Amino acid sequence: MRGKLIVFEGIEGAGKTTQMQQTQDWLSRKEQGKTSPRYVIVTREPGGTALGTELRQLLLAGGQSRQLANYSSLHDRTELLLYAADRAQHIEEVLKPHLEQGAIILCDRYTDSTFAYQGYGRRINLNFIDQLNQAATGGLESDLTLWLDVEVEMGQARTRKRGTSDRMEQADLAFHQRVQQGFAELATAYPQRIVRIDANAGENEVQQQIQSILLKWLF
Ligand code: T5A
Repeated sequence: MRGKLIVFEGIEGAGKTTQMQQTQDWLSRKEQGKTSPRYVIVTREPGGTALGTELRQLLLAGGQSRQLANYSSLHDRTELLLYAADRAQHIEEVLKPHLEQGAIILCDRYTDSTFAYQGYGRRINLNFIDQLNQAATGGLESDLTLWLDVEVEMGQARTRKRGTSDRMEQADLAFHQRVQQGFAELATAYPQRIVRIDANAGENEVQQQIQSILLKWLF
């Protein structure tokens, strides 16, 4: 039996991590009541494998990082290829084996992040990104993508409270607005796969929206 790949997407501070944990708890409880319960795992890109954890460090460390200080700068195409390398490894090591065992996988970011950040944000050619995504995934698409749509300023206000910011978060406001525009255009282009969640609402309300979609979609 094949499992399900459910991806959470959105800009920084959309609440993906928060919502994925709550969704995992809720889904696990629902599955426990069934005769053949599926197990639910949470994973992420970049960083869902041991190699990915190293790549994540390279991709997200700010300018103060000792490792990055050894490089002049990360070129946009290098950045793109590192995200693709992380994804290829993640699929072989984590996604495919768990899908084959019938798991429900909740994944923090996937191919749409590459379109939104490297395509719309960095302005790398979208056809090239599509080809690279195909090569990295071998055609494995999400079964459902939940786009947590939050206003850019609100997302940034939430992450600012952490007091630290990673290399991507340090990009300027116009970059983050292009990324947001990218997610909006993807949701319009693929309505059968991408469902919009109003993530400006409070945590509980956002979780209710997610549960109501998954109840219809999974059960
Ligand atoms: N990237 C990734 C690419 O450029 N290309 C790619 O192909 C891929 C895969 C990954 C970075 O890599 C980039 C995108 C990213 O820049 P990340 O850590 O996975 O980095 O992603 P971030 O979005 O940076 O993670 P964040 O932690 O910033 O955002 P989340 O997970 O969406 O938000 P969360 O849940 O941690 O919440 C942030 C804060 O807001 C509060 C939480 O308590 C927390 O303090 N909060 C709320 N407050 C009020 N109301 C709500 N509804 C709230 N929900 C959460």
